[in-house]
Amino acid sequence: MASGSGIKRADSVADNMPDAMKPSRYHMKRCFARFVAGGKRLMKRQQIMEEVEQSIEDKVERAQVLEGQLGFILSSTLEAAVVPPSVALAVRPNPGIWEYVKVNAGDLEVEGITAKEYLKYKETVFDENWANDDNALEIDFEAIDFTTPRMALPSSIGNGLNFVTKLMTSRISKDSQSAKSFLEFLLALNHHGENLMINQNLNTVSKLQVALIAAEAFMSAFPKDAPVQKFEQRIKELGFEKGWGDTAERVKETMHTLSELLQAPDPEKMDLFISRLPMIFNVVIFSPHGYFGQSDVLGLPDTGGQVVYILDQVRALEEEMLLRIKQQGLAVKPNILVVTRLIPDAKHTKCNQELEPIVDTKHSYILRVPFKTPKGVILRQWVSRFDVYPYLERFAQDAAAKIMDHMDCKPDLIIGNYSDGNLVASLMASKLGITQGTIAHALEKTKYEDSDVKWKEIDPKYHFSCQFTADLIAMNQTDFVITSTYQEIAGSKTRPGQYESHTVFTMPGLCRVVSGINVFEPKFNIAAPGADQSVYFPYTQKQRRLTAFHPAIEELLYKKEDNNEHLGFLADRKKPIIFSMARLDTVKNITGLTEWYGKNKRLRSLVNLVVVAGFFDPAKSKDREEIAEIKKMHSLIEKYQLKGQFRWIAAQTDRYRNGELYRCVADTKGAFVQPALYEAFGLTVIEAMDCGLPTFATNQGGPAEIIVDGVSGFHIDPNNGDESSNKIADFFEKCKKEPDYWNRISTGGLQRINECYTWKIYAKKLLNMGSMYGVWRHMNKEQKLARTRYIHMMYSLHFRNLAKNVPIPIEEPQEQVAAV
Ligand code: UDP
Ligand code: LCN
Repeated sequence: MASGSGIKRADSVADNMPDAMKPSRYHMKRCFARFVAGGKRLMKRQQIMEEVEQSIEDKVERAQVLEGQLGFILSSTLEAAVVPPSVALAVRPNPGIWEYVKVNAGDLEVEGITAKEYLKYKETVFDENWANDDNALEIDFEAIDFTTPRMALPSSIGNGLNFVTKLMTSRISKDSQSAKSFLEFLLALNHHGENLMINQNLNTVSKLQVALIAAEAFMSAFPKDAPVQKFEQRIKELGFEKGWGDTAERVKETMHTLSELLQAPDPEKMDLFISRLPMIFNVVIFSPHGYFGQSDVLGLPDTGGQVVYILDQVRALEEEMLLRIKQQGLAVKPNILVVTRLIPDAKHTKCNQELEPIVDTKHSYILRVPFKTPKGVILRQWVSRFDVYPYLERFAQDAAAKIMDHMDCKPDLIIGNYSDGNLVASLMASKLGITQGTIAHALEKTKYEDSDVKWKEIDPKYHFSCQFTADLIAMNQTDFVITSTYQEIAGSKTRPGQYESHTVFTMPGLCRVVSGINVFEPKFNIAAPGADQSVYFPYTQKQRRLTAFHPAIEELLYKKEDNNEHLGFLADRKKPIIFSMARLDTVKNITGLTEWYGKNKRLRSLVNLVVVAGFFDPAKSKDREEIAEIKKMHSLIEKYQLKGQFRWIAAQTDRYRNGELYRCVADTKGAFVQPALYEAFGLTVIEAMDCGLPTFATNQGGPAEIIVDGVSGFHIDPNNGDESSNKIADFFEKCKKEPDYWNRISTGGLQRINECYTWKIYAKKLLNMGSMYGVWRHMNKEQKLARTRYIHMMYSLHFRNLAKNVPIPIEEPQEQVAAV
């Protein structure tokens, strides 16, 4: 049973596997006997391959078994649920495509099974009663949405906008109902009640076509650059309102594009026409958790790239909106609101301020709304992102009221960030009927192995029962999903993507998700962020260097005495520095890098290590993971006697100084190392590359796609510390022998960034998505309604109960406000 693109594969695993095993029957019998000998268990790919190797002792025979179709099936098997005598395999022959088969270990009989049957085997390993409960809660989004077309090719994943454009074009050309619906959409366009584009005089496609020809003919008398004001009254008489353009040339071009589109639909014309529609003036971006501010917040727990990304995104978005509004010939001010939580006990930050203008913008603000407990009490303190679920429904209501107040109208587009922001965005967008986009930054599910089947063990700490449910709700409710890389959606050859891991999974005792999301849905898009190039620019641009920071950076790196900003010292200043900077989370693996360095004598002899991460005093942190990591750092410094070669710098909040810090590390001919166990995207990677610092980054997640190994930087394997630290040591040895090598990698990194990772490219794509999915949503109202009803049931019957289980801190004094 193939799941994924919805296409039944002709060469299914269930069909192929019996023949593939025939020549190796003896070995396979031994192999499957070995699998079941351990009793009920769940095996992962690496373990499966190790046991295959151990059961075929002879190397040559093993190679023969593994080289053909059977080898392909085994190496594509990412998981096996062993319930003797059966072994249920989850095979992933291609990104996004899964097949499930059951093999009888006794006679090697193979049978294709459904996702549900596979999950039941898996559940049997952990909770047999649940597996046998016929009425266990099952979530199946495919069952209520079988009409939305899916893409078929793994290579198309992430290119949803393109697919939707083609679908829409073909529908309009084939079906008069769709053409009518498209026209209705144009008729409904307005700004604060004032019609845009066309009015009711043009209420049929044929009237519109005739009027377009007349208007074009009329306008040919005007010079190209004649301002729209010169002829807008005349074209209004024909049925055309504002919004077509600012000059005669642009108005004519837009009209001609629509004429051509109505005559013979073509996706390129459709794309162009929709990108010109005046649809998006008011945008709301939700990012509730953490400390969301413009200064003094970076590096605090839960406060990292998401904040940087959103602020840079807003600046780029506003710029692009201003440009488009001008080109549309309108005198409208855009309005962007980033809505986050207000934290009364904001320490030294501005997170207790309700409204804050966003620096370097004219019309964008941060709006802060407090979290209230179910009893209506304002929550004064910061809480971890894992604990925010009880406050979100009330937050969504309060925020909606404040937003309407501020904007004086409904927003045109709502964008959520991370699980909490996406849930709030879903609640508001579905209630008000607004186009919605979601951004995950990082979905937690893939960060922790077996976080679904073992949810009960970790739920008290992470509340994944709430988070995964919120994620499913948001990714199904949203009109489009913005991702930073392909990996984020559909992973790599050997690792499922973050979204893909929500396709089929189970949380025994809670729910079985037989179809959570389909990565072949055309809602998925890749729009990679950039790094602010006014902050992160190459170390070689001497005239731009922020030399005022140099004395402070000199102290930060080399001052001998410890203080509360730095700890440890660098005895030999001539050595290059390997540098890392991240929040002190387990997954960032800063302690891992410290240990690799500690263990590798060769690397220690070649370079110094400097890390920026967290705090030194565990008593200063309220974050569970950070406390554990702080303690680990101290013990590693002792264990490997790192003083003299290692500097630990506390979290840094000034990004301008950080930019200069990367460049000062580049001056030492050093490198940046991003050793995360998993990194969704990795802004530090592009920041470092933008500064011309050769970068070694994890091969687990986004950086694997950002860097071309050996050309624009290097990949390292966080699960193989020895190999990674040796790869770094090899680089520095090679740089000694070939002085130009360092420059080659530095330049390669810069080139890669300029080609692929800039905010300008991002903002255009985002606005095009907002418009295109807005039209698509209108044309698919009925399907959207069915989905929304299903999601609403899931929210009110399931999510609400889960959120009630998350404890509310009882730190006093709290401020009393009206109860809900
Ligand atoms: N950062 C910082 N100070 C710190 C740690 C991180 O300014 O002490 C910044 C870093 O420059 C980057 C962001 O926080 O802009 C981290 O983003 P990334 O995508 O690397 O990781 P995240 O924290 O979002 O998981
Ligand atoms: C969150 C993460 O974990 C990073 O990988 C991203 O770079 C960051 O958000 C910005 O999207």
